[in-house]
Amino acid sequence: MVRLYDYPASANCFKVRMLLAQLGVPYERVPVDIFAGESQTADYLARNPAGRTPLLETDDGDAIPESGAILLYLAEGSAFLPDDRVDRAHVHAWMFFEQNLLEPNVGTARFWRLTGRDAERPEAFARHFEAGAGALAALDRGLQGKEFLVGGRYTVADCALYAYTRVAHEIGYDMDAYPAVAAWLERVAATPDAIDDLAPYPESARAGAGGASVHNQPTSEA
Ligand SMILES: N[C@@H](CCC(=O)N[C@@H](CS)C(=O)NCC(=O)O)C(=O)O
Repeated sequence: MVRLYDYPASANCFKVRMLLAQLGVPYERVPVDIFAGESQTADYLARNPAGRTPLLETDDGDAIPESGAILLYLAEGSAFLPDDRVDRAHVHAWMFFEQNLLEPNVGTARFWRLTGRDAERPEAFARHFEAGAGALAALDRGLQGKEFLVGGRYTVADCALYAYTRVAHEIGYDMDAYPAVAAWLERVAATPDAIDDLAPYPESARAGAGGASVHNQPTSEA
C-alpha cells in the first residue's frame, strides 16, 4: 500500500488526497506535524531534501516529493492523464503555472493571512496577494469557453489548480471577478469522488507559536 506523508491543512497535500480518492487507491495516511519539526528530521530530509509535505512512499519504498510529481506518478495510465502528447504538454504547462504563479502567491497569501503572518510583513503580503490576483485572472482567461483545462475533460491539471483556487475566497479574493474560474470550481467539485477535507490551520501554525517551519515562505521573502 502506498503511504502519504501529509499535513492536513496543506492544500498541496489536499491535491494528492483528492486524486487518491478519485482513483480509488487505498493508502496509509501519515500525519507530519511540520510546525513541530517533523519534516526536518534527518530521516525525513533523506527522503525529501526540501523537508516538505506531501511526500508519497510507493509500494516498493521509493519516496516521491512535490505534489505535481506525485499527481503525475499516480495518474499514469488513468483517464486523468491524456495520452496525446500535445494535451499532455498542456497538462504539464498548467501544472508548472500552478507551481510558479498560483501556489507561491495565493498559497503564501492564504497561509500568512490565516496564521497572522500578514501583519508581520504587510508589504510582502500585498505583493503576494496582488500577484495571486494576476494568476487567478490568467486562469480565468485560460478557462474561458472550456469545461476543464485540457481536452474537455477532468485531468490532473484541474486537480492541481483546484486545491488553492477553491480556498482563495477565504482570504478576500472576489471570485465574482473570475466567472470562468467560479463555474469551473463547481464543475471540479462535482467530479466523481471529489473530496472536501482540507483541515483548518491549528494553533501551532500561528505566527509566534514557535514552530520551526518555513512553510510556503519563498526564500526571497525570508
Ligand atoms: N512545491 C511543493 C510545496 C510543498 C510545500 O510548501 N509544503 C508545505 C505545506 S503546504 C510544507 O510541508 N512545508 C513545511 C516546511 O516548509 O517546513 C509541492 O507542491 O509539494
